[in-house]
Amino acid sequence: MDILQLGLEHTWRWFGPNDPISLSDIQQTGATGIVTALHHLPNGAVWPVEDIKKRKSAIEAEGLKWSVVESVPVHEEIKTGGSNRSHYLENYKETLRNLGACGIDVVCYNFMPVLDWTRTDLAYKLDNGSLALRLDIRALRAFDLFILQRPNAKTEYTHEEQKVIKNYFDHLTKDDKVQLTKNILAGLPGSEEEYTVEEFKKVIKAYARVGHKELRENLVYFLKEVIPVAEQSNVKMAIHPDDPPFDLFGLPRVVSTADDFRYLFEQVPSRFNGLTFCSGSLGVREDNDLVDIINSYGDRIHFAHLRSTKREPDGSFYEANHLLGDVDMYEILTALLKEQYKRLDQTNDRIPMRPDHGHQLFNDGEVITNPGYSLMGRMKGLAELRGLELGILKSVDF
Ligand code: DNO
Repeated sequence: MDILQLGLEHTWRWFGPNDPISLSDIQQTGATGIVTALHHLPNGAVWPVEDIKKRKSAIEAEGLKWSVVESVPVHEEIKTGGSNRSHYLENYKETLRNLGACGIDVVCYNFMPVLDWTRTDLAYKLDNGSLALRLDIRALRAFDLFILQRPNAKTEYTHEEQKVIKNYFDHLTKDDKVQLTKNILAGLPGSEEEYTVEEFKKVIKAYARVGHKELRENLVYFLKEVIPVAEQSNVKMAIHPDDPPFDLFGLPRVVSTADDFRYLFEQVPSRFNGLTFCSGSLGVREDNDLVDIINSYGDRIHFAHLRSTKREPDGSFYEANHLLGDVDMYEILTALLKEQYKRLDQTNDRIPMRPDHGHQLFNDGEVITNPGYSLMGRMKGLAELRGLELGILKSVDF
């Protein structure tokens, strides 16, 4: 028997028929599972059974399996507790029933207000010449203070910080500013929404009365409504942590730490209320003990995103090689495999993992892929993770 069969399920994010990386390319990477979503449907719409079936058959025709939906986006009305919340909740439940009826049993989603994951630099050159994604804290703040001109921003940064930010901003060219705005607002893959600065100013107004407490309440409200349906439909819900795991532009974030998870799991104890363990997102905070999170909530991990980040002294970070950076991938994979072994005895499910984001290597830049979703870079990540996993499986006695 192939010993990797005892390990995690190896998956790959595919953006659907328009993705320049085809299903047959993916077959060659070593992945057997596909992570995808019906990106052509607007946020908040019900996913019809026919559309789900069509996508599923296309995947299966290539000998692959649709392992995870990433994501069924949560409509802003649900996050803000707006007057149309119940309409969007009913749609969400219907989508879960439809996915369940088609045998798709893991859904990844997030509860980040307005923006999904955020970076300021999509082509940060590493020492070996490859390109990585980076979040420069000065760029983020310069956008906030001088481009967005958010009224409260000034009160949130110290005098010293404002000097550093101003100096940074003064050195940007006109093109740099356009690029920065695009990087933040034009939506990295997964966010499904794009905004102009003016539109963004409007949508963030909806959060004037939604702070941490209210956002948490709205998330718990969502879970209380949706988890019973997920359970009946046999669909495990896997919330993705905030990326980055701190507030942005005055918008609250409430899924950033182990305490945040604890609260959500106490409020809605069902195992169907689970998480996407994203080592790169959680690893940006030094106070997150990643192995402890796996040991504490292992049975709720329905999906794993594996990548590493390197923190910089001022709070900036960049995406490091999958096995380097601040994330101890050996410890993380060992902990995940320990959980996997328990499951093989009990439920037989395999935890799907995917190499999250990759650097741009070789001719990756010639094919227009979504930022972070290069072919070579992700394939390198997956190959390294598979090698490490094999080594652990052969040497650790679980
Ligand atoms: C980025 C992704 C996120 C993720 C969503 C999940 O590469 O990890 O966009 O898909 O946050 O809902």
